[in-house]
Amino acid sequence: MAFTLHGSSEFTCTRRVALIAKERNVPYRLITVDVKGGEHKQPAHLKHQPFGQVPYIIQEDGFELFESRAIGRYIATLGSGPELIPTEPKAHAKFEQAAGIEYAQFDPVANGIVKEKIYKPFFEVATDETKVQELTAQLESKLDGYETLLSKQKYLAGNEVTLADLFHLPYGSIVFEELGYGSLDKRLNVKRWWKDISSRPAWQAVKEGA
Ligand SMILES: N[C@@H](CCC(=O)N[C@@H](CS)C(=O)NCC(=O)O)C(=O)O
Repeated sequence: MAFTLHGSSEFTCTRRVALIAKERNVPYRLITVDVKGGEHKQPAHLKHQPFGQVPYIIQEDGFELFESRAIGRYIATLGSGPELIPTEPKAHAKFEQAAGIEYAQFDPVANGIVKEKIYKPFFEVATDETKVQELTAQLESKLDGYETLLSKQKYLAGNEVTLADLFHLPYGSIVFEELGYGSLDKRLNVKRWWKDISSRPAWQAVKEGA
């Protein structure tokens, strides 16, 4: 069932949702929220996303959802395409472990770097370079953990790609590719994994605009 995606193609969390919709061949229409102009803090937006952030979706039947990962999990049950959330109990447990790695290990660091280097300048706020240095050191250490895991298996949850891998793409592409942080050349398994997931057609399409 088609949905409208309320967000901005420049923003990572909107891209995360668009990516999963493209992976699962679920049609959607992007309705751009003027984040720079503060539209996401207005009452009309807060009725749908009470924390004043993007994105949220509204389905044709009126069903609404916000939080990009929750939306991604929901969309993964719709449409057609690769099974992105394994259902067999042990495979599912490994998927939850991998999703936890993205959310608890990667996101705070990558999100912090992007906030400092991209979003603060976007909102005309000065970057805290000391904080960037701390975060990039943390990123290096986190990537050692990824290297250990990915030296034993193809993807974070096992040998099949899952949402947990794909959820890395919006922030990873900025941090690794645009900003050049995270020494992937020193970690060949992370490099292989990144090349694999970032070359997926769905992500290539989203990179050009959600
Ligand atoms: N956990 C939320 C985070 C949403 C979020 O941080 N959105 C950012 C853009 S990527 C935003 O709206 N920033 C503007 C603000 O917080 O004022 C999700 O995944 O949907």
